Order: sequence, then structure tokens, then C-alpha cells
Amino acid sequence: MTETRRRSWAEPYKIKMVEPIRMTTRAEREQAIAEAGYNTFLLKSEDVYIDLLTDSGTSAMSDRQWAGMMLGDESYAGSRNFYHLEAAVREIYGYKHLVPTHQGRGAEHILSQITTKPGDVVPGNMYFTTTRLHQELAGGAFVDVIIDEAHDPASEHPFKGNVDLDKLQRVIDENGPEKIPYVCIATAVNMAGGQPISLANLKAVRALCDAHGVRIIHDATRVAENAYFIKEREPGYGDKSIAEIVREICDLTDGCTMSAKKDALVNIGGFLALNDEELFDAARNTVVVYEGLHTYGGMAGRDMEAVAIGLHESVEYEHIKARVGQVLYLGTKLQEFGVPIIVPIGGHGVFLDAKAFLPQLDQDVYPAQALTAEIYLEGGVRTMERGNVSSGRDPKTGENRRPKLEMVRVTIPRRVYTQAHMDVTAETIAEVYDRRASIKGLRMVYEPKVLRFFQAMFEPL
Ligand code: PLI
Repeated sequence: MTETRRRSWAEPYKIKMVEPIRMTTRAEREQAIAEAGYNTFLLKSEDVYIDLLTDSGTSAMSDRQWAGMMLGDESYAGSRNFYHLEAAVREIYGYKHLVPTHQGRGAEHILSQITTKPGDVVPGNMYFTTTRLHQELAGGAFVDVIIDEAHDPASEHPFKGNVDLDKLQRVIDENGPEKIPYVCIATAVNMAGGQPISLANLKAVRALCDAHGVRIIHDATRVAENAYFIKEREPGYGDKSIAEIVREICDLTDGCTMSAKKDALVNIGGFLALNDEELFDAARNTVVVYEGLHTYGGMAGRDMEAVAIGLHESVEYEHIKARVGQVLYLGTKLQEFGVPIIVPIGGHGVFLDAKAFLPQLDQDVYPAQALTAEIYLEGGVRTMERGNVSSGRDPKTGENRRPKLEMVRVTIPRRVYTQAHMDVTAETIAEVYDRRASIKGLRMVYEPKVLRFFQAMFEPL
């Protein structure tokens, strides 16, 4: 009997401070979402009960990080916290040089400005919104070289973040390596559903890039989550620590852009890290124009200290197991209710398959956007559209890109919500699923020029 009894695991922390949240009435939510133009980015957070919009900048910091905040050295130049952060990046990621930025897109901006010219192409394992925009603003074009399985919600491939080497070879052959400033490799690929790349695949990408003298820049935003999946799934890595796997990933790449607002467990911050001296010199010179001096780059000293401590916490096994475990818990509950989700369940959130959820809606009436509004109306749970609205328009044709993946991301902030919040979330989405046949699409009535998903406004059809 005792052999078969389930043994639960629990979060490796206890809660020291709480922030009250409030459930609203249906009438209040109807008014709030209409005023927000059916865009969850435009809701006031006080009108939200459980906020699963993003895992970006929404983590609960540890007592060690808060203690670090009190040790901020707010000197304009040469802050001691910069050197702590530099040491943490060198120790955990192994990159030689650090250029701090205010957040991830600051690093993407600097990198694109110093590497990319009009006519260049940047291959990558699926686009990310801000990353692709900075590549395009510098005159480059993003080319997707992820494996086809990544675009298939039902494929159970364990490493849907992998690069298709034939696709990458073709981009190199067709454009020539001199037109490729770098290959952009994301770990725990966000827009694929938080899906990992394997080390075997990354080694093959490295060999191909070496053969053509092309750099690899790593989007390290969620590298610890990727490392956890490698430990769980990739032969030969079960006994390695998360820190060892993270280091092995980084050692196969030439530098990284980082949004510290995710893995590194802080509310603001980011950096660019580079091994190449010349590129570092250019980055250090460019950061002073857009972000701040090269020893703070848009962050306060106290924030750099919190990032340095958070980086160490991000590779602790008990932390990452509980973090990914909570996502798995929510995803499994939703599967039990029959809700269609992207599989395998990813690292930072559960992604609902809006095409399967609302098959009656064409992509140009924005099914995922409509679904985010319905989930909010149902239970005050805020989620994010990751489909046709996020993907934007093709710059050449002006048409909606109509991506294969039309998703709602139910994103879990790190160390913030409990299992009970996950239960309420799953039950809320299940209620919406039960009445899915009556859900109608949306018409876009205001469309910003870039990154339209943040500020677009809609009306019900
Ligand atoms: O939001 P930033 O500027 O700190 O980072 C931009 C960024 C870069 N790469 C990846 C993979 C991201 O996920 C990312 C930001 N993601 C957000 C805001 C999100 O909600 O997923």
C-alpha cells in the first residue's frame, strides 16, 4: 500500500510577505475589458485577480535579493554591484564581457546596431517580437530555421526548440556567410511554447556555423528552464547539475542577449554579454548613447546586485524543478479538463491552442485575442495573446502573417502563485471551454505601427 502512495513535492521556500488581491464582479470585468479594447495589456492590474500575463519582471525576489538591494552602490561610474554582476555572468554563463542594459530589448537594440546592416539576414529558432523588430530596424530580415515540429501544436518532439540544420545550411548557401551577422539561438523558445533546444542540436549548429565563420548569439532569457529539460530528457545529462548544463550551452555560443526579468528573478534588468573583443568595444561605446554608462547601462546599482544574486538562484535545482513543476501541474490539470494545449508542456507557461479551442473562428478575427478576453471575463485571470496579433504584418505584403501557432499564453510568474491559484485558473479556463461554441471573434479598430499587440484595440463582432 505505502509503495503506491503518491508522494507530493512542495515549493522550496516559505512566504514572508503577501500582497492582497481582489476578485471583481462580472459586471466590473465587462466594463474593464471593454474599456481596454479587449486587449489584456490595456487592463489595469487592480482589475485583475490572477495575473498570468507574463513571467517577465513579475517574479517574487528572495530575502537574499532584497538584502542585496540594500547594498546598492549608486555611483555613476564603477559601481561595485556592476563588478558583482560581471563576476556572476562570468561564473554562471562563462561569457567574458558584460554590457548591462535596462532590459532585454536594450541588449537586442545594441547588438543589432553594431552587427546588422541593410540586406543582412538573421536566422533563428523562431522569432521573438522585440528581437525581430530590432533586427528589422537595423535593416536585417529574420529567417525562421526552427524544426517544422515546433509549428505543430500536437507534435510531442522533446526538443521543439531545435534548429533544422538543412534550413540553416540553405540560408547560409543562398545569402553567403558575410550577409549573416549572427545566428540567433534562443533557449526555451518562447513563441514555440517554452520549448527547449537539445545540446546535441546546439553542437551541430556550432559545427555548421564554425564551418562558415558565422557567430552564434544566444537569447539566454530562459536558459535555466532549457537546462532543466535537458537534464530530464537528453541522454547523458541526467547526472549533470543545472549550472553545468547552462555553462555547456553558453560555451557553445559567442555571446548572449538577456532579459534578466525572467530566469534571473528580478523586476527589471538585462544585459548583453560577448566574448569577441572588437564587438564588445563597439557595444560598450554604443550603450552610452542609448542606455547609460557601460557600468550601469540603465540599471540602478541595487538592481544589478539583485540580478547577480538572482542568476545564482536561477541555477539551483530545487528552484527550477519547482518552477517548471508548477507549469506542468497547471498544464496537466487543463489536459484533464480536455482543454487543447501545446505539447509538450513548456517551461514558463501553458499555451492554449486557440485554433483547436475555437475552430469556428478564422485567424483574421483573432481567436487567441478573443479567448484572452473570455478568460478574463470568466474569472479575472489575465493571459496573453500569442498568435496573429503578436505576429504582426509582413513588411513586404502588409498582410497579417497568420502564424501556424495561434495561442493564448497562460504564463506563470516565478515564486508568486500557489497551487490553489493554479486550480482556480484551470477551472476558469475549463468553464470557458465548456461554452466555446458561443464565442465570437474580434475586429481590430486601432492598430499601432510596431509591436501592435501591446496597444491594439478591438471590438466584438
Ligand atoms: O522584455 P525585455 O525587453 O526584458 O526582453 C525581451 C525578450 C527577449 N527575448 C525573449 C525570449 C523574451 O521572452 C523577451 C521578453 N519577453 C516578454 C516580455 C514576455 O512576456 O515573454
